[in-house]
Amino acid sequence: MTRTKSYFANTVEEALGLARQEFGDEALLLDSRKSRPGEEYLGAYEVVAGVQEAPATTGAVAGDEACEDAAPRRVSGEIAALRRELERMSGMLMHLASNMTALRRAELEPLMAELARAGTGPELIHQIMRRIPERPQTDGLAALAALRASVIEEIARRLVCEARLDRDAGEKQTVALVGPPGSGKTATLVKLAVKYGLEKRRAAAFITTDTYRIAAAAQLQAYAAILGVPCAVVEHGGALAHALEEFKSKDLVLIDTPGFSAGEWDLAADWSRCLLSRREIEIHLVLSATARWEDLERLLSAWRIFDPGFLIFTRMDETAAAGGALTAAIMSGLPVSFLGKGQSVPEDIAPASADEMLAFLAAPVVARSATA
Ligand SMILES: Nc1nc2c(ncn2[C@@H]2O[C@H](COP(=O)(O)OP(=O)(O)O)[C@@H](O)[C@H]2O)c(=O)[nH]1
Ligand SMILES: [Mg+2]
Repeated sequence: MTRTKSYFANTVEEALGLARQEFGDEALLLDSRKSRPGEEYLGAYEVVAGVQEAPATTGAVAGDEACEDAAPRRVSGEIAALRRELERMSGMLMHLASNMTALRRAELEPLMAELARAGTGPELIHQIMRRIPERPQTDGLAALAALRASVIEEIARRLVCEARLDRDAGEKQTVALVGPPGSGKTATLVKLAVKYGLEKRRAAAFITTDTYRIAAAAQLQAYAAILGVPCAVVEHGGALAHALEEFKSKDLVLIDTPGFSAGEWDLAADWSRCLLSRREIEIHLVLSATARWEDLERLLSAWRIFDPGFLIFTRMDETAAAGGALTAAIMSGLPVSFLGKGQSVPEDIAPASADEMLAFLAAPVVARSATA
C-alpha cells in the first residue's frame, strides 16, 4: 500500500526535501510538475511523493493523517533513545537519593546516640528520626544545629505538659497521688498543698490511705500539724467516702496512697476501684525521672489499673538526662503535670515544662555532665 502526498516548493529538489523530511529516505518521487494555476502561491513546483506502508493490522484510517499505528522506524528509534535516556536519569536520581539518605543517616546518628545515652526509648528515637525533614541546605555546623532543633521540635510537639492546680480560691479540686514505693508521693503531696493551697489561700486537707507501712501516715500527719492542715487516715473505701464528705468544704483535698509492690496487687486493685468510683478525683501517677525507660514502661503498665490522668516526675535534680521520663510521657500519651526537683518543701516543685524535660537535648549530654 502506497501513501502519497503533494509538496509545493520553488524547486523540485526543495519539494522532494520536504517529502523526505516527512517520510524519510524511503520517500519515492512519483510525479513532479509545475504548480496548477491558483496553486502557484504554494510554490512553483508540485512534487507528489509516496512511501510503501505495511498493511494496517487494525481498522486504521487511511490517508495522510493515519500515521499513528504505523510509526516509521525513525520515530520508534527516537522513542527507544528517549526511553534509554529516561532510564539513565532515573538511575542517577536513585543514586542521588540513596546518597542523600546515607548522608542524613550519618548526620542523625550522633543525635540518636545522644538520645539513647539519655535513656530515651528506642521506639521513640526511631519514631522521631523518621519524622525529621530533609536537612536544610546549609553548611556543616549550621546544618547540625538545624537538625538538633528539628529533633527538639518534633519531641516537644508530642509532649503534653499540663498543670491544673493553679485555681482561684473557692474552686474545688481533689487530687490523689499514686505510684511505686519511694517515688516521692508524700513529699510531692506536701509541696502541692503549700504551693496551691496555703500560698493561694485555698483551704487544703490531707487524706492518707497509706496504713500499710510503719510511720507512713505519721509522716503526713506531722506535715499536716506543721502546716495546720486537717489530715484523715483511712483504711478502707467506706472511710475514704466519709473523709471526702468531711472535707467537702475544702478547696484542695490531697490524697496520699501506699506504694504497692509486687504481691500487693489485690490491695492495689481494691483501692483503684475506690478512687475511680469518685469521678471528682484527679489521679496523678508519681514516677522517678531517674528510672530507665524499660522500668518506667513496666510501671506504667502495672499502674494503669488506677487509670491515671497525669504523670508527675520527681528527682529531676538527680539526672541530667531524663530520656526515660520523656519517653514515658510521650509513649503513654499522658500529660505531665509537675516536676519534682529536690527534697525541699515546698520550693522543689514546678509545673511541668517541655523546656525542662528537653533541657538535656539543648546541649550534648556529655558536655553537660562534664561541667555538672
Ligand atoms: N532529690 C529528690 N528527692 C526527692 C524528690 N521527691 C521526693 N524525694 C525524696 O524521696 C524520698 C521518698 O519520698 P516519699 O515522698 O516518702 O516517697 P513515697 O514513698 O512515694 O511517698 C524522700 O527522702 C523524699 O525527700 C525529688 O524531686 N528530688
Ligand atoms: Mg509516702
